[in-house]
Amino acid sequence: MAVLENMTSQHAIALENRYGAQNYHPLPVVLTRGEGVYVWDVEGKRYYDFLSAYSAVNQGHCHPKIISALRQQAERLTLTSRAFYNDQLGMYEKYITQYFGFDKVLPMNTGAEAVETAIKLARKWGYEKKGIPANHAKIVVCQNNFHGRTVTIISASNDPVATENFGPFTPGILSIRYNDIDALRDVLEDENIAAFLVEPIQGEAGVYVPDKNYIKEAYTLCKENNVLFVADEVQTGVARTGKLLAVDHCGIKPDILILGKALSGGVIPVSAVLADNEIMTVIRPGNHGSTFGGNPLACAVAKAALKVVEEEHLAENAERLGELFRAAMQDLVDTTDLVRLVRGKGLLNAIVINDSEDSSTAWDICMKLRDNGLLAKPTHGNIIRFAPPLVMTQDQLMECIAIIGNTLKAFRT
Ligand code: IF1
Repeated sequence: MAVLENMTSQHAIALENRYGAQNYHPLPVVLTRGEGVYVWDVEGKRYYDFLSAYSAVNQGHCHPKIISALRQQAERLTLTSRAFYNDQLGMYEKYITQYFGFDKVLPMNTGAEAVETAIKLARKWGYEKKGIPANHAKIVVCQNNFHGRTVTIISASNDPVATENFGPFTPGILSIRYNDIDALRDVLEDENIAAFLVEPIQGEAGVYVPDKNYIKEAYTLCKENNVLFVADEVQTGVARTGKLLAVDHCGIKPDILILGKALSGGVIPVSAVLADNEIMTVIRPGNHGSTFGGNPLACAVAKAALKVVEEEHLAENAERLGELFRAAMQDLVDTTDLVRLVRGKGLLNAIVINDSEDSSTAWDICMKLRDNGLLAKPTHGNIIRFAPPLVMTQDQLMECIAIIGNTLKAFRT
């Protein structure tokens, strides 16, 4: 396996420390290649990827069909801007709207851009369709959310690390307790609420799966109060939780659906906002856009990525393997003192380590997992998120369960 000339892990890390903004604290492993569920470091060591780039690589690293679509389109036409039409966008828009069951799509690039787009769309709908007085529209979000890193989005955050010294913040955002239907009922008494923006499962907060009926009840309250239900499925969407969308477990169709990450299989940034005509038609030429939004390359890649999800039955695989994984983790809860609980849906799972949030135990465990050939990273303090690519086989999962089990049983604080 050829490794980059003279590139050792130590050298790569030193370069990032010297020349890169220190906006992350990565696990000390330097990756040079990915294929399916595996990644390799520059020294040639192979790992199971149990993070999937935060659920962007659901289809597995460098999926051949997605890379082929990328290559073919890249050699033909990558970007036209929306100043002109191109032969990929309309076909993609037809494909993705029928795939998810909406009238229209507004194509963007990153998840945060799609969330910003959804906020603008919901506000505009609030003024032009609901009749909210100018500049009085409010968006309801949940505490401990993660929707991205822009100033408006962190205006909705209660995470001091994500918000400190980035003010002043965008007004018109109200935050309520997640999974608390009474809190939502109370806040919806305000007639100027345009939308409720929510993650069907809170990923970054530590894979918090709400009570079984929460999302459905929240959706019903929104309908009763003429408030848009906006699902941020950037992390939970595209088969990750065992259904195409996490809201599919709850039997509702969101008014606005936000997608990103695995929409492209982690190949290039592709995000999307989907809605029906009653909402999307408030957007008219000049209201919104982006240089790369809907570019031909993104359209070709996203179509291929979504086809892989369907052809390879990734949602069903995630559902089945997720059950096996959580059962195995529950066994560790029952047989070791180190794991307090396991939670998740499909192949979006997390274990809570039996130590304080400010301890380094979860990090230290992830370092041992790395030594044993599996890459994962704590989300908050004592929570380790486990999210392998959805193309994983049962045999591969069983091997990963053994690595995790052996690592935890041998771990000494
Ligand atoms: C980081 C977290 C995960 C997301 C949801 C929108 C976005 C994300 C539900 C924005 C992005 C990424 C961002 C990345 C780490 C990762 C993350 F830890 F930040 F919260 F996955 F849980 N909605 N999540 O999860 O999408 O603009 O990044 O394309 O910023 O550290 P993006």
